[in-house]
Amino acid sequence: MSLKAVCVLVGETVKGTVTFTQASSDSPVEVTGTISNLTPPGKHGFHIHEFGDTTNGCTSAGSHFNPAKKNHGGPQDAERHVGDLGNVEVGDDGVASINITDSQLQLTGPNSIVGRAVVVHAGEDDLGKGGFEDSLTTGHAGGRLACGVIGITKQA
Ligand SMILES: *[C@@H]1O[C@H](CO)[C@@H](O)[C@H](O)[C@H]1NC(C)=O
Ligand SMILES: [Cu+2]
Ligand SMILES: [Zn+2]
Repeated sequence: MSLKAVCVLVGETVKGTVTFTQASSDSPVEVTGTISNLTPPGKHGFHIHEFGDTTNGCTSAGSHFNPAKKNHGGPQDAERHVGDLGNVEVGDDGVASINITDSQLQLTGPNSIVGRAVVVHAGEDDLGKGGFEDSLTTGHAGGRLACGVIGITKQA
């Protein structure tokens, strides 16, 4: 059975919707959606964080979701956090369209991302290669512009 989950991103000005679908537990997850009111042009770090908790804003979402205890990386890297989805790119209209297929995300089982958070950042994720003190933990992506909790929705 196909699984479907959704996340509504809320920030001071930035907002968005992200949908996750997975055909079966051994299929990749398709991530689609839009984020608006970002400052163009450029890239913004886009991750799954470990906690579905926004009690103290996006800070409460904790670190990148990293069940295998790896270093931060890019979505195509073997060495990456499960939550490392790289960047979204903003158009001149301030909207980023998301269309990612990822083989590490799961919507079911012990490493499911359901109940965790999506965070979009102020800066670009350097994919672990920037040489900054926090490149191998956060990708040096800066502050958190918007976040939301991933929940199961009406199934596809
Ligand atoms: C995402 O990309 C795939 C492959 O390029 C395409 O088939 C699909 O229609 C796209 N989905 C959306 C929502 O843009
Ligand atoms: Cu993040
Ligand atoms: Zn990471």
